[in-house]
Amino acid sequence: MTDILVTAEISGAIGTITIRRPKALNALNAAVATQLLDAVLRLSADKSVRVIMLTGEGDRAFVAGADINEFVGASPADALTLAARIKKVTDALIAAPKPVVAVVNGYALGGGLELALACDIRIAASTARLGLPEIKLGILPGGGGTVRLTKIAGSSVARMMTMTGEPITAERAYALGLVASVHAPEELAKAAAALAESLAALAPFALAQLKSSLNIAVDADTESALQAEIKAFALCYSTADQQEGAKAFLAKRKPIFTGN
Ligand code: CO8
Repeated sequence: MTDILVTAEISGAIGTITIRRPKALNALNAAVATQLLDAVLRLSADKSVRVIMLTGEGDRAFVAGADINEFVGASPADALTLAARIKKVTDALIAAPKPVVAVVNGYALGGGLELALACDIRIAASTARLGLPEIKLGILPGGGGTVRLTKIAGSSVARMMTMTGEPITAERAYALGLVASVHAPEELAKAAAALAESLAALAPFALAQLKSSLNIAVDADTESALQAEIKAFALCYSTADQQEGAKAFLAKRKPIFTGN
């Protein structure tokens, strides 16, 4: 029987993916990557799930990187296979038509930070450490780290973090805009649940269009991104939730978004 290394639990409109290899600080081996991709695709396609939370089991690590055991004796072709496997996961996180929140409960290193960088929002425990230490292993980030860290935190921060390989504290990551909020470790789950609830209460079609526009804004030229945003904005007016949002505001009541 295959070991269960990744779980996907649904509670109401919230899907939670947990990477469960705590003895190896949730390091990403081939089996984890395969199960993670499956979980992301499943929750992504499930219309009842309005927000995805991604975290690691235990209080030590989110994910401490790719499994270094798989690097020993690996060839460039093997490395391409490893990187392609992780790219499928990060592509799926970005393409998921709903918010994905990384709940960084400890070390987020290498491929672990790269997973978090592919999420829409990152929140962290004050004890978390975030870094791209690949250079210390004689390699460099291969899961999108140089690209996404540069886009999220700027070239100077990306160069500092990837060239020194030194992890930074959650507070520093907050100051650099890498994480949205920092919480005492015992408060992290509560903060994550509150964020998930608030996101799950929003209109799902508008959120999907918003995420798509934000994704385009990262990659496209300004005019194309502006056109994409206008199209997405207009599309929302085909939904009942758009009417509900406006009517609820005017009636001074909380909107009830049904996803229609
Ligand atoms: N791979 C494999 N095993 C790991 C990893 C890892 N990345 N990280 C930790 N472990 C294991 C340790 O070997 C140890 O196992 P054991 O108990 O059997 O000896 C266990 O987890 C606990 O770890 P430590 O005893 O080392 O715990 P410490 O508290 O002393 O240290 C650290 C914690 C600082 C997090 C330390 O474990 C560490 O430095 N880990 C490695 C971090 C790292 O270099 N990550 C980057 C890996 S490279 C990468 O991610 C490239 C991504 C490329 C793209 C994607 C391709 C797949």
